[in-house]
Amino acid sequence: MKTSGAYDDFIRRHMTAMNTPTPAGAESNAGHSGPIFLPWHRACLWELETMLIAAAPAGTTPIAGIPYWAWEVEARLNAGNPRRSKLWTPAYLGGDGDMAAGNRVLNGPFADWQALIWNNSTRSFNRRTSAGLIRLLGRDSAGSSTLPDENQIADLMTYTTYDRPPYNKSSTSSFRNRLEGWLGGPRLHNQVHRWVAGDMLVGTSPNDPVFWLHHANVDRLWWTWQSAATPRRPYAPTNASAGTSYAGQRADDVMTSLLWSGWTPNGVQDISTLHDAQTAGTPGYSYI
Ligand SMILES: [Cu+2]
Repeated sequence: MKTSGAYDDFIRRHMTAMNTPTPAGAESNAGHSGPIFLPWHRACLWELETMLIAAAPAGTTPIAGIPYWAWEVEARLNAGNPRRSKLWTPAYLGGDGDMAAGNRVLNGPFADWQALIWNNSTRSFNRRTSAGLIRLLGRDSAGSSTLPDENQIADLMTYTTYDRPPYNKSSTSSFRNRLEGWLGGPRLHNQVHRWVAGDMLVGTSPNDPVFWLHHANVDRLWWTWQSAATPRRPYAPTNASAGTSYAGQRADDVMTSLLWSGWTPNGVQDISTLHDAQTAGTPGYSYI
């Protein structure tokens, strides 16, 4: 998928979503800083997972699914030093960036990947001219030196309303805004991007495959929260409650900058029956 360009298209769509204020002129965009943040990334995860499974060469066992990285428990492992997790070894995601080599990741399965970079002046994508993703695990002075811990998760789960007006980075008493990490932040989702730093700090963050393990955990936390009540805790806003003011962020609005057309927040509420025009009738996924 890397060679064919199918993977890089996920990077492009992510950047494009960030560059698409939704609704027009708003601080929120087509995938972030508003209620759409969680459903948009859930649809992305499902698209990638479906493609990865389909891409398994004949005679090999396809992956069971995208694993999640439960970063909140790192504090209890490896003497509390998340840099020593086996995630950051050549057998898994490769290591931290090499300080003597511009913080490039020089080992592991992605050592030869050349990142796709967005040039904001020319409004175009460029291929980095040399191989190696950039990581500064907990070392970027402009990032975060720690990962979110379980206290942050416990706090998160006290937020019982999905989202509230103005449905952006300023929303208070909002589960989405607390999990995304703007409310009282940087917390949770944003904090993890800032801890990995380097290529994970910018709009082309899916360059680093840890992006998917991170977002699978964010998605799992959303599912845990949804499932904490019967019937499941709902998305907000509904189209009726928000009128036209929050077009593009409402429950029945079609999401943009995804691989498949027709996804809506309502269409991804239940991960066991996730559907869009392409996968209608197929089972979704679960967390174990
Ligand atoms: Cu994102």
